[in-house]
Amino acid sequence: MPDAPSHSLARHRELIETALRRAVEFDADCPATLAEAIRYSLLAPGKRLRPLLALLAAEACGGSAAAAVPAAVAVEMIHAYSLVHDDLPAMDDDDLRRGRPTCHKQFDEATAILTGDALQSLAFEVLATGVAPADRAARCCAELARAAGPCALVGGQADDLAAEFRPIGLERLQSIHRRKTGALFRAALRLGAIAAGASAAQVEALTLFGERLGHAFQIVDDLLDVAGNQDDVGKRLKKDRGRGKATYPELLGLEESRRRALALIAEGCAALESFGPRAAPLCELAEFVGRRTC
Ligand code: GRG
Repeated sequence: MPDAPSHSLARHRELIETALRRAVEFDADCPATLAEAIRYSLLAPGKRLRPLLALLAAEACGGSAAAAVPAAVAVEMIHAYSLVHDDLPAMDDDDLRRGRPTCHKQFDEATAILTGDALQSLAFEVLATGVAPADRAARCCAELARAAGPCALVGGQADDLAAEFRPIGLERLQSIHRRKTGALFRAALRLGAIAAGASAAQVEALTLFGERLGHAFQIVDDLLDVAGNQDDVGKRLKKDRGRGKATYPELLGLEESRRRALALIAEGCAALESFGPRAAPLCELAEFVGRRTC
């Protein structure tokens, strides 16, 4: 990632990469090709924004990053599954992801479907076995299930597909992205906080931050689709227009879209004021999201 605040987050990234690699070591009952496809998709060079948010949320609440590692891994697994399935011919039909051939291009469609299925169940196994005590683990499982479910990620994706070549307004666009993109950002922060034993007030503040950040992230994603560099972004660009999809730049214009993204990030960071300097890395990461080029 060229312009991420990586200097201060190197330790967090290392924790995440090590835990991701360990989480996909399988015994001989997992077919070799499936294991390879799961590793190919999960360990591909993504920005790891959601797992970083989980770790930083735990630290902002006064806990340790280590306590939130299972949450970080689980959220990245759900994210990776959603990308693998989104790239399938029946959905967004893409051949490039994270700078590499998509899972179904590298392997085949059946393997890509099964890779997504496996990543989903692995996510809940990691939470159930990795978060302690057991009531926190149960809460984390429920949170992630809701965020990945029919009223959030899956529902947002369904409505997004239904909106192709159909004009929709800003409110509908926001509702789709709140579920399709925002729900996992929100969940990453909530899971990190819950795993670290945060207070209800801390979880609420991080929820507001996550909602604003998720919204800003999607606006920037739309801006990159119009004006980004494909080599930096690692996926095909200018696809939204080709599929007749509404986007923020189309509805608001480029300048207003940029202004909104930055305003949302400022609002999100303001919600974390009561955390003091412990929330600084979260705001630094949010500011990266606002100016990202990949
Ligand atoms: C298949 C249920 C299901 C949902 C798919 C993730 C998704 C929903 C669609 C992907 C298409 C898309 C552009 C979504 C919005 C933004 C997004 C999630 C971009 C990818 O996230 P990054 O940029 O990816 O954090 P990396 O690769 O860095 O992890």
